[in-house]
Amino acid sequence: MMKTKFEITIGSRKLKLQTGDITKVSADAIGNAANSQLRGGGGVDGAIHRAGGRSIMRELDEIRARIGRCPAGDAVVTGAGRLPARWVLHAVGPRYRDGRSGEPEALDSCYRKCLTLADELGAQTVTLPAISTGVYGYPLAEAARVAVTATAQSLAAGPRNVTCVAFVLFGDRTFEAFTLAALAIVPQFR
Ligand code: AR6
Repeated sequence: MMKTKFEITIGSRKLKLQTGDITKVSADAIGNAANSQLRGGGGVDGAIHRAGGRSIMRELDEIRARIGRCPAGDAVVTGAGRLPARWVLHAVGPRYRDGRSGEPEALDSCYRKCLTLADELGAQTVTLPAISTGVYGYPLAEAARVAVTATAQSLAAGPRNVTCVAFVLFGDRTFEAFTLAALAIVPQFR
């Protein structure tokens, strides 16, 4: 049977990989793959708004009124409505063009920003999706490498509150790509 869980230990903290629907997994903070308009959409963004309810969009309306757009590489926080979480971290991933137009930097920044925000909020557990790998077309293996590296480095830097980050991934292909990326960085964090 396909293995659907994997974890690595980084100091006293854990980075986990699992398959599943992120809206069904409890965590203090849940990451979303949003867009710069913060108006919702398809994919994981659609699933989060559907499961969380309208309060999330109402909070995003207020944020939009204050800051306008949220650029790629950045993230904003709302409450989580009916999701099994306290906060949603709405990260805006880059649309993939050719890999040389700032996409790796923006994707790396998404994950670091999510973990910084989560830690500032006091979250201990965080779930994250594979940002930019759906509608935004980021090649899976490259996206996985960026995601896992940024997250592992953030955990290694010793956040005050965050003890566990779990990537909740839709489908075996994504899980396999993230597992390969995680195996590749294990030696660096021993
Ligand atoms: N749980 C976990 N992962 C999911 C779920 C779920 N419920 N649903 C989808 N995925 P995408 P992007 C995976 O397209 O590429 C939206 O319209 C999916 O299989 O959601 O960053 C936004 O509003 C893929 O691996 O996000 C933006 O306009 C990953 O989540 C745009 O899409 C990301 O796919 C953002 O595109």
